[in-house]
Amino acid sequence: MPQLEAIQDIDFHSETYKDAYSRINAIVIEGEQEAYENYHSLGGLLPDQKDQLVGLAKMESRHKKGFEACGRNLKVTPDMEFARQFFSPLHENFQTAAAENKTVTCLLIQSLIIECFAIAAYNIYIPVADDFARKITEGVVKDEYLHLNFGEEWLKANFEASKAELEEANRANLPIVWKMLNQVDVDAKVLGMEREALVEDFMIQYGEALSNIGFTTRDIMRMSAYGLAT
Ligand code: Y39
Ligand code: FE
Ligand code: FE
Repeated sequence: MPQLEAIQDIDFHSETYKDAYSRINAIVIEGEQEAYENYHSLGGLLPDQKDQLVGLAKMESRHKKGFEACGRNLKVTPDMEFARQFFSPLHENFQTAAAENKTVTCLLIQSLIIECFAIAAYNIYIPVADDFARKITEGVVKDEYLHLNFGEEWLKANFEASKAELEEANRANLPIVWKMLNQVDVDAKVLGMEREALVEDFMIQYGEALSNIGFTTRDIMRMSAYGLAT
């Protein structure tokens, strides 16, 4: 099995591995920090669900601490400046939407796109992670499904009123995800994560989410590949 061979080949202490890890680990730490802030912002936009959203935010700050420990365990210093730049386009779009009270756009960015990206990345990472990081990531990914589910449930309950804004937000934000993936595919590969596997897992999660919310198969095909080829 090529996958098993790949696992045996990974030297978690090589300079090459640690260099790639300094960026991927930073992305994950920054992503968890921004997710914490985003769920607090969403709590302001959805006061009826504020307690639940504060609960999701708490999970994100726990995730951040877990991934910081993963970096320390490998004696890697995360490149936080790289990570902030990596997230800045999505970060800005979320901030703008929040300032305009565009709850639907905020939910699409954080609870659908970013959560699906996280779920895909963590699922693909788990089989190739070091033992310490694997245990942490297995715990984290369970929570990410709850976060995705929060967005799905809200958008499903408000589907007709949200549909047009979801389409627009998808068009504006999904191409950014593909660009983000292009920026890290070489580093991800060093960690044993194949770009095709990441794309495939993301498309499955995101397509399922759109389906659960109420989109037709035809809509999903059109929406989920948007910006992939550019
Ligand atoms: O909801 C969350 O916890 C998500 C913020 C965390 C983001 C994870 C971003 C993962 C991208 C890693 C790319 C590796 C190839
Ligand atoms: Fe998280
Ligand atoms: Fe999350």
